[in-house]
This record gives sequence, C-alpha cells and structure tokens, in this order.
Amino acid sequence: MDFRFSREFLLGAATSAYQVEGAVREDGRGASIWDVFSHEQGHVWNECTGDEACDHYHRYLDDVQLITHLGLNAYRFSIAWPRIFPEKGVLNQKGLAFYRGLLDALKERNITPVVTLYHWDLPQWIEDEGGWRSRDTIDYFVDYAETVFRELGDSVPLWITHNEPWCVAFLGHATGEHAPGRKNWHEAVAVAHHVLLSHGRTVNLYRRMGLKGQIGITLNLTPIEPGTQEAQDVTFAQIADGNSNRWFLDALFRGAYSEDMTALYAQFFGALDFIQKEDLQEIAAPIDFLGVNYYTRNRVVFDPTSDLFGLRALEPVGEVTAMGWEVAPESLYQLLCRVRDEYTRLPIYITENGAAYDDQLNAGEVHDELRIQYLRGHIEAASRFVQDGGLLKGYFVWSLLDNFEWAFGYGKRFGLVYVDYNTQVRTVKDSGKWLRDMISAESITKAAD
Ligand code: IFM
Repeated sequence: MDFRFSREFLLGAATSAYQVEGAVREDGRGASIWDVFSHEQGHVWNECTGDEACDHYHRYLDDVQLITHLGLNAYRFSIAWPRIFPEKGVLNQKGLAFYRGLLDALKERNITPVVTLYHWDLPQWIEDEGGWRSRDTIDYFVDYAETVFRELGDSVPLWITHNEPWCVAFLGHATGEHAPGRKNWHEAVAVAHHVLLSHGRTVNLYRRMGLKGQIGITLNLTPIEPGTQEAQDVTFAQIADGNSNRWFLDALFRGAYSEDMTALYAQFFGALDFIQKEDLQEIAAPIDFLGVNYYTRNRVVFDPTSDLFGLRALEPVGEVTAMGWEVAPESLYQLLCRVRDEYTRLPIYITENGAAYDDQLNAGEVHDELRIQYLRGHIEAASRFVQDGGLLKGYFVWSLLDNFEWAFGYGKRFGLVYVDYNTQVRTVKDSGKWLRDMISAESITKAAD
C-alpha cells in the first residue's frame, strides 16, 4: 500500500519530560511526584529513576539533529511543570529558558513542535496539597498553562493539555502502579474529572488569550472486544469500553458522562459528589483536534471472581510486543473510524504509536525487524483511514529515544534510537533507518521493497 504524505502531514516522534530529560536537580527544577515515587523502593523495576534518563536536558541539540536525520518534520515533547513552578508561587525563568532553547533549535531545523503541558510529572508540592484529588489543582494547572502560553505561546502551533488522563487517574490512583501510587477507585474517578475540568478551563483560557495556535487533548484509547459473543461478555466489554474510552470521549464531545458508567461508579465506589453543575459544559469546551495514543486492543470476559466489577482481561492472542501487548493494527483503523463516526469530525493526530522489543546493540547496529513490521502495519492502517476520507493530520512514533518507561524503568525500549544508558551514546535502529527511507521515498511500499 502506498502512503503518500500531504505537505502538511506531521510525521514525527514523541517523548515526555520525565522520561528523557534527566537533570532533575538542575537550574532550579523542583521535585515531581515521579521523582518521589521512583526513589521509594519497590515501585519501579530495578529501582530505576529518571534522575539521568537520556540526559536530553544537556543533549537536546544533538537530539534535535537526530530528528532531522530521521527525516521527521515534527517533534512532540512535554514541559516539566516542576521546572516552571518548582515551589508554590515561584516561577523559574531557567526552566522556561530550557524550553525556549529547544523551541529555537526545532525552528532552525523546520521541525514543528507539538507541546504537551502535562505528561504526569505533577510538582510534589501540589501533591502535598492533595494533588489531582483536590479541585484546587485545577487552578494551579490553569495558572501554569497561562504562564507557559504567555512565555512560549508564539512559538508553538499545537498544544496538548493532557497526555492520557486515564493513566493519570487509574494507574496513579486506583491500581497504584504509577505515581503517586494510590489505590482508591473513588479518588481515581475524581482525579479523572479534575484533570478533564482543568483541560476544559485551559482551552477556554487559550481562546481568551487570542493566541494563533491550536489546542487539543491526547487520550489513550483502547478498543475493547468481548472474549465471546455470550451476552454477559458483551455487556462486560461495554463496561471496559466505558472505563477506558467512553468516560473521556463522552465528556469531551457530548458534554456528559455516560449514564451506565456514572451509575456503575456510584454503585461500586460511592457518590460522584465531586461533579458540579457547570463542570461538563466546561470540559466540553470546543477543541481544535483530538490526539489519539494507540498501542493495542483488549479482550475481556465476565468473571464473577474478579474484584474489578467482575471483569477479566484475556491473554492476548497472536503476536505480542515486549510489553505483552497484542499487535493489532486493524484495531487502529477501526478505532479511528469509531472516533470519527461516533464522536467528532475534528482533525485527529496519532500522538503516540509504537512498540517495545528486546533490542540488542551489536557492532553499532540494532536489527529491530519486529518494530519495523509493527510500524508498517500501523502506518498502513492510518493511511487507509486517510484514503477513506478520514481527517488524520499527523502520526508520531513513540518514541524518539529509548527512555524511562515508568514502572518498567529502563527495562523496556520503545525508541527509534537506541540509548546506551552507561555512555548516553545514541544509535539509530533499523526501524529509524526504515522510517527515514520511507519518508524520503514518500511511500511505505517503496521503502519496504
Ligand atoms: O511511555 C508511555 C508514554 O509515556 C505514554 N503512553 C504510553 C507509552 C508507552 O507505555
């Protein structure tokens, strides 16, 4: 299949601040919840932390050069909130200066920046006041956004308020796998609500400020299929879909939480008394685009012994990545169609897609054929959506570099570029070379030949 990019199509790679920057104590940066969480024993594989990560803070000029070398025309990164506001009421100019430098370097090379405001590194001082469980955090977020828009807004055409609110809420506050490591489902639903509300208020702020760029949000959407066609499994697949996808899509595009999930959450976790009258209207503030992060699909069945509403995920079938995630490119196509048909005709950007594999560096090369297959399959699926008239305006590989994969530490490698964490030497993997060839040939088929 041919995949010809329009001139405006953004083909890029993504990273996030805590996963790549390192330099966690430099130039006035404050601690984030991930600094604290990763330094507590037992949360992260091998006790890894983001203290050094890929040292991108010092090597960003080389990394921007790598982006050019890969032939990409866009770079998605996030701003570390604790670099900007290390303490309550303290604005850190050096933190802003770092991102100004990065934006300048991208501009020099004609690389379009796509900037995420929140990719999970909440300043610890805000967590100490209740974090996302508290409505006050919404005001802190809007203040932070206003500062960043004022200081950097002219250089950024595309803003993403939040990355994957589902993970912030449920991995951070229900299962406790992510910072701040809490295990309370009622809190988690409140967190999801506060994150969404902070998004809506920030969109409204952005409009009031009259900046020229566009603003949206990125959701991690996971297509859910019933393990069998039994009525109970079909019902439980709808519940899983409600938790993973509809809760967020309905709020953003319909201005209402789905009735079935509202009832279910209230029944299992208690009254959703944190939702106030005008909140949903604010959450549904019109955005300019939707960011979609897609990695895999899930299959679920009803299981009365499961303590999660009676829901159990099935083992993946077929090929899986090093994360144990099923390789399912067709589900990406179906997901994009679903978003368009059921929710919005707004432009979509695939803001993350990629795979971890057990890459080995041998004699200066990394032969990651499986990642090439993964990317090819997903880019083909995305391209089919475009050929069918779908409004897809960009595709970002996760990730530019191998990096700190949260609770998996440095044990999982997602990069187009291999990072030797002892030396910080970067090596472009075969997948990076394949992508570069595909871009210069402007056709996935030609590059594959
Ligand atoms: O590394 C993460 C990223 O931070 C958010 N989306 C999923 C990626 C892979 O797990």
